[in-house]
Amino acid sequence: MKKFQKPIYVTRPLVPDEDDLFKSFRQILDSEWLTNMGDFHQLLEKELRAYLNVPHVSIYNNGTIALLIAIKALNLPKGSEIITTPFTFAATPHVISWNGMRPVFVDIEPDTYTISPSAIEKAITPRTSAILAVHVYGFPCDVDAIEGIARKHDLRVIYDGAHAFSTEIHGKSVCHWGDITMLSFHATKLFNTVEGGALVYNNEYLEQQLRDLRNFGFRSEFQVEGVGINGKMNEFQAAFGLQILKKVKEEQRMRAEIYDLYCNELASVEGIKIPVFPEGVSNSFQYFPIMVEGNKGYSRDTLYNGLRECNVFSRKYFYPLCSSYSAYSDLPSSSIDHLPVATVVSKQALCLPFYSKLGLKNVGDICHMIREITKEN
Ligand code: T4K
Repeated sequence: MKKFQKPIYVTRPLVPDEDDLFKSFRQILDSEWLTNMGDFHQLLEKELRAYLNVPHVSIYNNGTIALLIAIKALNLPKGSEIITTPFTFAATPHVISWNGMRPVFVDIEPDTYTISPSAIEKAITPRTSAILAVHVYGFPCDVDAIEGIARKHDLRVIYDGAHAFSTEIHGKSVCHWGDITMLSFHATKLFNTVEGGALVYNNEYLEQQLRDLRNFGFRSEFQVEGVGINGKMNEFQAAFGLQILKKVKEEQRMRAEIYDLYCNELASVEGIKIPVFPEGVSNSFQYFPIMVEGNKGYSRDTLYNGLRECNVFSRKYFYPLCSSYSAYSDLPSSSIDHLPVATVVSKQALCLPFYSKLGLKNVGDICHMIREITKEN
């Protein structure tokens, strides 16, 4: 079978035009202001507010620190329980534990891979303080149902929107829902600042709290409020992000072509299901996930390994489930019986290479390889 000469990865980052980037780096060097909420930092927050059309955005040195700070800012009772999904990246449960709270895992929905509202409701106890839900692959959680549950039980809602930078529900950014939404700006994300992240929130009262937590608690030279951390994004990353922001729409347009080609080419491959964004929800263009159902004589791992032999490095996002990590496997909520859908989905999910520079020709070749591998087995 044909093999790519060079490795094809699951994604490649958007990078700025060199001249534009070096011009802003020169400006930073001349100013001798390298970090601590300088001009580029302020400008990126402003541009993101406009881009997402949301009232409040604060930026951080990575998405995990942003999420850590989001939980801290809500002043939840120490030792309380936060209901979350096991079908996510390690950062999601880890920030709960780092805040001295206990993650309670519940199952996911079979079509959107997001946390199941009915499972949330069943897991609520007097110790529950919040829900940390993840917009997996940019598929929005059932935000209305979650809002209803949170109101009924007086719980806070934090969304991990690491994959959902461009997800909209009926034309409105998904960040409008919940108390706080985290966005990741890691190099592997549609919009990136090399490393970075943001919190989007709708409530004015969080503004000061988040500002304090991001900068050690310093409110002024001699006043420290609360137990803050260093969560600041530096000027070089903010300048990088400002250049990338200009390119996101075009990247989305090109990813849309790749998306359509994958859908057309793979539609006839038996045993592969392509998840569909619900009516009224825009594609996040973050990943191209497929589900390998395992009922046609080959498994997800057959395909993963077969592609590797062709120099194509797809990724099993998310396998294994976070509930199986050694830090969490002893929790009662980690039992496999309690997470049947997530257990199956984590054995079926595969993210195929998805970024504009991949090009349509390579997508065609990858689909040909997939047809060959699935036929052989
Ligand atoms: N919540 C969720 C749901 C998340 O998915 C993530 C991060 C977070 C929270 C935390 O946000 P951050 O703190 O990261 O902002 C990658 C990313 O490192 C991670 O950000 C991301 N999720 C996760 C899903 O994917 P790995 O371990 O798969 O990364 P790595 O190094 O294997 O990169 C994947 C591929 O990307 C490589 O095979 C090649 C390509 N790549 C990667 C880098 C770093 C490049 O082409 N250039 C690069 O610079 O975690």
